[in-house]
Amino acid sequence: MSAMVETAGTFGEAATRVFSGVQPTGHLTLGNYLGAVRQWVAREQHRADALFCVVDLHALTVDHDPARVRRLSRQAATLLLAAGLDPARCTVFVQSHVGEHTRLAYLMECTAGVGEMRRMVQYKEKAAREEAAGVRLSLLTYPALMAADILAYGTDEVPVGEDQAQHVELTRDLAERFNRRYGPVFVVPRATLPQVAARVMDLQDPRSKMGKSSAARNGGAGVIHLLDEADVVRRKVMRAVTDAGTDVVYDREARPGVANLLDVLAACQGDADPAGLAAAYGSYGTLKRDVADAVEEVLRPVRERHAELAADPGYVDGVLRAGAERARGLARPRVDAAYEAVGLLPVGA
Ligand code: AQP
Repeated sequence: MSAMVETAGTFGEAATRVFSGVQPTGHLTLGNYLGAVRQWVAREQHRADALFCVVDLHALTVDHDPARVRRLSRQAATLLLAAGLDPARCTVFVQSHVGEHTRLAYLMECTAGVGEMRRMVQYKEKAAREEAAGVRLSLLTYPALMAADILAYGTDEVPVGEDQAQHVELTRDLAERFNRRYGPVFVVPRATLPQVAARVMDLQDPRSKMGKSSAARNGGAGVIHLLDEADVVRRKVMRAVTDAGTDVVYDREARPGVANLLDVLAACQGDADPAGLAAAYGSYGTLKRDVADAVEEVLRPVRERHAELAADPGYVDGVLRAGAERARGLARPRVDAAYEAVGLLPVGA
């Protein structure tokens, strides 16, 4: 049993399998880029059999505008390619194009308990926000769908930012529980976090995560979007909330605003040591100028490539079509095996 569970080889895969995704709940942020996408581009697609997904079904767990979700899904896919995901090296697709995700999500709901779903920090935070519009049942069960996203592919590693680590832990628990109850179907995955900037904070509220939806809540002054123009990036960085002191030191607890700027600078400079960078600065002003320059260096090529790709939607559609086809082929045998393991009658049996 353990040999089947521990290796992805059961279903014929050889390389390390990596899966991760991004929700089209808003415009992609610098947090998404530094916490997740840059690793996918620089590392994962070169070393692993990697799948990257626009997880559009997750965007339906909160109050949403259908036309906006559709637009943001295309934009997110285009941005992933613009950031450097190469369809010749990795699989890029849209979650709702591959029915295996929802097929398996039901089995995950049958494996998970209500209590563990309610304990998810993201559920508590978003449920509080959604109270006025009505909290959707899918917001509670969303981690079961996320577990399905990951487990369907025999995923070994899930490169995410810190905010998603709890959901990956839950996915591990569900995989182990399922395997124990019904036999060895799933690989038990693990989260991999970036060395620096695993949790980029809101520039106006450095004790809160920089999130896509915080833009809607506080005007977006603390959120840098990947498609922000250079002057907008500069303005947001220069107005970032810093701390009471004047000296530049790296202290995430006592000086979260400055620490966040140092994290962003360090990540933009290829994972430099943020505490070490602090020593080079005598004032917040010079630090902010360097952060604005560094962020713009990173974002300019993404913005320019996005403009080119957005002018050729047929190309992006083709990438997504081929990606979904490959993803379907990879997921189906394992999802079929899971259906059989829980006692469902195979088709045509
Ligand atoms: N601030 C962040 N710092 C580091 N990593 C981050 N990620 C998200 N925000 C940060 C990572 O980006 C990947 C995709 O994220 P997502 O689309 O699942 O989540 P989101 O951007 O946080 O979108 P939400 O949940 O719709 O927004 P909010 O929270 O504002 O309501 C993930 O790997 C994530 O860890």
